[in-house]
Amino acid sequence: MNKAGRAAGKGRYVNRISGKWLLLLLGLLLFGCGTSNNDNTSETDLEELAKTEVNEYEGQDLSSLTDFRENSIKGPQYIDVDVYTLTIDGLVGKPVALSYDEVLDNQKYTKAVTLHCVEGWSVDILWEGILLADLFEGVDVQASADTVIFYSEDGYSTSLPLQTIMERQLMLAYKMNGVVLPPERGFPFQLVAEDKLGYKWIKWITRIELSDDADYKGYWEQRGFDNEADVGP
Ligand SMILES: Nc1nc2c(c(=O)[nH]1)N[C@H]1C(S)=C(S)[C@@H](COP(=O)(O)O)O[C@H]1N2
Ligand SMILES: [Mo]
Repeated sequence: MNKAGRAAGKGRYVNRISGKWLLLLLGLLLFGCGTSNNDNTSETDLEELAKTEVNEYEGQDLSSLTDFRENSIKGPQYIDVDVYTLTIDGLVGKPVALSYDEVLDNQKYTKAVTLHCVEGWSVDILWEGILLADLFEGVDVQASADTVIFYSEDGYSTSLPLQTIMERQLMLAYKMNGVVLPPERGFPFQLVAEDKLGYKWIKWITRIELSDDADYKGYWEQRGFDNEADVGP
């Protein structure tokens, strides 16, 4: 090999090395984006999503998922479903931390229920979800538990009597109007607190605690909102 050939060969070698580094860098970049920017962890085009939603159920007109007024205490939460767990603990014999799929591995229920916000607006939505009663079956709820406290990714919390949850067969929704809840609407789970005001409809639920503190006051309840939160007649 002549001088020029050696030089050219060396050049190719250098190019190959930097090419490898470039690929590694690209890979790292893609991996980085992939973990923080998948379907559930980036902003949703709600207008686009609304084109796929159900508009009517058993003859009843439904509101749209775009009809909510976003007024959450810290704005939408973007939860990575790959690392998400729903903890159920407190006064239970067998506390659990369930993955998204494990929560969904229960009987599904569908029901049209209206959410009324204290600010005076409301939405009629077709919810699809699973019964809290079914989740509680697996954790061995202790007899002293009379209150269920829900906690969320954004630091929000609220509570309901255990009896209300069981009697009214309240559910955790994972779909609204036939589409999976977008992050802006509470992905992965929102409590369908039927007949209760909007501030009981906690979104982005991460933990459910069985408790005997019937006087527990959640985020808005601490700030003067009624703990019963019954929707007026
Ligand atoms: N985690 C969490 N859940 C929440 C809230 C919140 O700020 N954080 N706001 C509540 C209120 S006041 C209402 S009316 C309903 C619907 O709120 P949205 O229109 O902002 O979705 O979500 C409820 N759930
Ligand atoms: Mo609200």
